[in-house]
Amino acid sequence: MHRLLILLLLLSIAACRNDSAPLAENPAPAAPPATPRDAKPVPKFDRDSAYAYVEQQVNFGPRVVNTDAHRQTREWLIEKLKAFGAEVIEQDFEARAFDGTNLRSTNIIARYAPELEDRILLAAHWDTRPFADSDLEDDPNAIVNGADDGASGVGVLLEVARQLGLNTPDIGVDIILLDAEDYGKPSNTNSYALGAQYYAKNVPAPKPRFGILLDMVGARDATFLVEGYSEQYAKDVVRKVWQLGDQMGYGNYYVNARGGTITDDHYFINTIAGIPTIDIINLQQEGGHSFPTHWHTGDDNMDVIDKRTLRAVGQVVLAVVFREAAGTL
Ligand code: AHN
Ligand code: ZN
Repeated sequence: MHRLLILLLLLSIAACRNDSAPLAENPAPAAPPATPRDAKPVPKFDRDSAYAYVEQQVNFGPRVVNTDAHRQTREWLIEKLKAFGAEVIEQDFEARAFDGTNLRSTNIIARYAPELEDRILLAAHWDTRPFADSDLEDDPNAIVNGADDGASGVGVLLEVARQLGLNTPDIGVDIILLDAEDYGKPSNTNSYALGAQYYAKNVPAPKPRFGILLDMVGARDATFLVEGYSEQYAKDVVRKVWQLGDQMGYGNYYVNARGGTITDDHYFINTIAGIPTIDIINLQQEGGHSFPTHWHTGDDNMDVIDKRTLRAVGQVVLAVVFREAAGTL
């Protein structure tokens, strides 16, 4: 019995050897195309750092265009991005709001490896809504702090920028902090995203090949359903990002179901600039209300922000950049 076991063991070792034996006699196999082994590793996204960047924006006060808080935040964002090693373009413009107000606005463009032709666009809006006009808000004087609606996407991108300053992918990245997104009136979708409309008509060359917009990416229990224009204009990007999110263990956020169609910044980047751009945006399946309940209410403050959500977004964005650079996305 003992001998039989030894014989079986020897046979199985021989079998294993058999598989690998011919390799030694053959010439070395050609190097595979771009393997993850050759690629630069994806840096670790620091969720505490991202959270602090969200909080610092909120501490300035609501970033409503033409206010002091808006001007102070503008200076702070530019200073941070420069400190993180980006080349910063201040894209100043004036836009007429639906109510006639002249909006003195700035898109802040942070460029990494500006000499590279092959580029990825990452965007979020940094202004906040001047009025809490959600149906779910009873208080007509409520103030929108925009912790989620605005600051979350910017906080994630600031941490991405910090990482890009420390680790250089072999691809260009343009981080665009868009202004005057949220001064619109619901009956006129073109009155929103004025910064994106300006950017889309004035894209600094070289033009990015594809883009990712982050909007309301910080709330606890956020779900990123597939937004309609993203699917229409950039379905390959949607598919890759949602698959990656799932592979990385964030499948509870990246839900593979169709959400609403939203006239957000990416709509104009798609239709005017022709850059296929997706929107990672918190769209809820439940309650018959597609946005989260704190949207455009006084409840959009730091209480709704969850570091785990910030990380689920930031870590996937970093993975997209470094994998795309390595040809493994
Ligand atoms: C419209 O309601 C037309 N667009 C919503 C885009 C938005 C507002 N995202 C955040 N706040
Ligand atoms: Zn909003």
